[in-house]
Amino acid sequence: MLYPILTPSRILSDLSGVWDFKLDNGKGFAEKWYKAPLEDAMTMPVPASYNDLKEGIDFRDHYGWVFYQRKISVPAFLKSQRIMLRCAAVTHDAKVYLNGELICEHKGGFLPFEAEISDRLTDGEDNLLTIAVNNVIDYTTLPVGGKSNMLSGMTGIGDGPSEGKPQNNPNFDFFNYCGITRPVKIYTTPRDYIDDITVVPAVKGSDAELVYAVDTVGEGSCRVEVFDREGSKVAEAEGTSGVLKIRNVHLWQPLNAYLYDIRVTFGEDVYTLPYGVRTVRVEGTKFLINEKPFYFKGYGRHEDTFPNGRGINLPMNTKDMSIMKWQGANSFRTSHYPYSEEMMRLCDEEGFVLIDETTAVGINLQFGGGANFNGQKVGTFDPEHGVQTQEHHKDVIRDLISRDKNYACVVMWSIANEPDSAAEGAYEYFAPLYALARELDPQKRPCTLVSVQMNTTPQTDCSSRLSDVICLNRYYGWYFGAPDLEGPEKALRAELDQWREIGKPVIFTEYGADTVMGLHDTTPVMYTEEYQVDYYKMNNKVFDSYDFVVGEQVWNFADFATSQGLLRVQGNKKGLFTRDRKPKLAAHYFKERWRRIPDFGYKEKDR
Ligand code: BDP
Repeated sequence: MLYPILTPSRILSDLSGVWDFKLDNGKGFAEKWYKAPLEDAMTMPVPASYNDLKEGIDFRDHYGWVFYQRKISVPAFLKSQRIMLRCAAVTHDAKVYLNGELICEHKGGFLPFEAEISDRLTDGEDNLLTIAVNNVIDYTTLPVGGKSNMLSGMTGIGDGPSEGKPQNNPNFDFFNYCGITRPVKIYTTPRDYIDDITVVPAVKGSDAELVYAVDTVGEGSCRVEVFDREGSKVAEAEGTSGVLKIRNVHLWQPLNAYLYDIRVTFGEDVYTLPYGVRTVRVEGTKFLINEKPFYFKGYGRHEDTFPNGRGINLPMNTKDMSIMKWQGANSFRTSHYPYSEEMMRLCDEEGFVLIDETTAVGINLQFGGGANFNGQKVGTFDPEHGVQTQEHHKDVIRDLISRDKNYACVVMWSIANEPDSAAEGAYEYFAPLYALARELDPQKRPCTLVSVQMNTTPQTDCSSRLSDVICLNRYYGWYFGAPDLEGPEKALRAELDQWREIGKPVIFTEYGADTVMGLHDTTPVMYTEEYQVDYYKMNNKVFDSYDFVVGEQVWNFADFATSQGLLRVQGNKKGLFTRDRKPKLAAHYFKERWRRIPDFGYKEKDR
């Protein structure tokens, strides 16, 4: 799916702004709120999560539907064009109405969808656009949530059925922010148009061959041209598929990006795709980018800022990129959902390396002993009572790869975060998903799932068999063994000794300790900035002594909002930075460390 841009043949109109907004009181659909201007509406910015923008717990934790509304119009001179309405992300489910008619529905809060509106617009300024948004999570949604009416969140105590209002009970550790979180846009194309572009790179010596395919609708001849950064044409081809040959190719490198412009012309339609040429593959226990062994230094992150919630925050994206570069980080995982297209394009521009994750978090009914599910001991993949997410999971994989397949920054797909991957039925659940991702990805990037520290051994975890790279979330010295660091170090080494036998590269995709900014002590006790540094020194010392460990991604880049709970002091405090991006001691420690670790060949240097 193409990112909407302004081109010589396409108009782009961004509907960002202040819309009308109303929480559903249970009658919104019965009373057909989408048919007429909302009564007693409040104001609400789009894009943003709405939760933190008005006061009160009932607003913040509203359960169910909300309605967004505004009027739109399109210039009359565009009548001959194909007019599209595109939502980049509506969390989690959307029903879109134009002039009172349902024009599309979408399930899943982090990927784009669009509808043609050419024939549905009326003349004049008063086309009524309504987007109804649902934030309910359950056994069928990704992310997964509890179905109950409990008011417990993650406290793990005092749980019990309550007569309280229905409540989302996230089976994951980030606040269930919702709303229209990314831009809504109108764009046009000619009636005969470019629907999609796919480009696969191959590097041969100093040259590259780009195998391309253009999906088109209608009649026209197709031309594809490649321009370098100076604007010189370096390759061209005719037809909707073929090969573009670039001599003396300038490769896209981590932290040293280079993007060509691939301009496709089909009839009257023109679309330009920024494109980085690089290769990725796994060989033995090495992760090769451009055939050189890469070491991942960086983070698991969240799209989480105040007061935007998960709403797109372009200045913060740029700031984060700058801070990470200052530290010598080269990569992150889009934990725990696909990030905005603007962030993906920024990473392509800046040379950041990404593990691109689906929305599959919480596929694990064992968390807290099943705390989010009334303490029921239900098998996660129990056909009758377990999660019912596999079909939706396939759709998410399809849409994610369709959106992100051309980005050079994406070097691996993460199928899920911390699923119950050692449970009965896990292999049967995941094998078809890996197969689908491998079939759909034109670049055949490595695939992984991010493994939880709960009964997952190389023998039991289906990831050992399915993943190209083993990704471990491990909390030795925090959830496991804290405040002692010696015992946990032994346990971590013992675990790694087992993973060595699998013969695959290992990346630590999460490790961390909650740390409250400003808490200090001469004896490094838990939650102090000193403990966080000692925790990381112990873990890093172990990683450094295993040559098949090819990456360290700290949990988390910054403090972030979560559901309320006894372990969460106004959110998760494992950030190396506070939520407003002030460094804790550990941020400086990692700056020293990462600036010394090369992007390539780190584990090779002592051999
Ligand atoms: C892991 C999850 C992550 C949590 C983290 C934590 O993958 O989402 O925020 O633990 O507990 O289980 O901080």
